[in-house]
Amino acid sequence: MAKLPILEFPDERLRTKAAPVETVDDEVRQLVDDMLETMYDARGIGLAATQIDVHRRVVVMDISDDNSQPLVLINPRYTPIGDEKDLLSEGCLSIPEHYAEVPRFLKVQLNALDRNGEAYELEAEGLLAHCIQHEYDHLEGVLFVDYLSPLKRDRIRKKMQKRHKQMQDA
Ligand code: GNR
Ligand code: NI
Repeated sequence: MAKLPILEFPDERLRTKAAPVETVDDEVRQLVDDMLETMYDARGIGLAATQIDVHRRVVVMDISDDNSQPLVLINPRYTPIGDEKDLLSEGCLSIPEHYAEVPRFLKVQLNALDRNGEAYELEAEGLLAHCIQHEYDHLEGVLFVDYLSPLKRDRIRKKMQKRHKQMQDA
């Protein structure tokens, strides 16, 4: 397994739309394993392939406290269940140290393939539902800052650019 570097906002590569996976083969399973290692190491609850500069529709998630519930989502799709919205403070491994409340559907039905290429579906609510919508957005090149006002987004962009400059100078 390998831990991979995570792209950070405002890197334009995060804006790439990911292509569907055609066959879930050993190469895709290797990608999934690398993504799980990267996500656990970074202490995130989700990671989209886009974030490691691989533009294929692959996501990993684990919202458990003890890394015991890995979820693999290949070519995920979701549909809202009802029209109730939910507001939750979100973070993103590509926008470290910034958090903001983002409105999402409270409940969604997820359809995806697992690491064996088998189709499955599940109903999600609350944090898991937020995470599914957040990761799906990554595959479309969308970030949570896109839901904020231009002023807030710009403030975050400037702080991230400062962080990257400091990291470069160090
Ligand atoms: O670690 C993460 N936490 C989180 C919290 C609320 C809603 C979504 C997330 S996903 C994020 C990891 C990440 O950046 N995934 O793309
Ligand atoms: Ni994210």
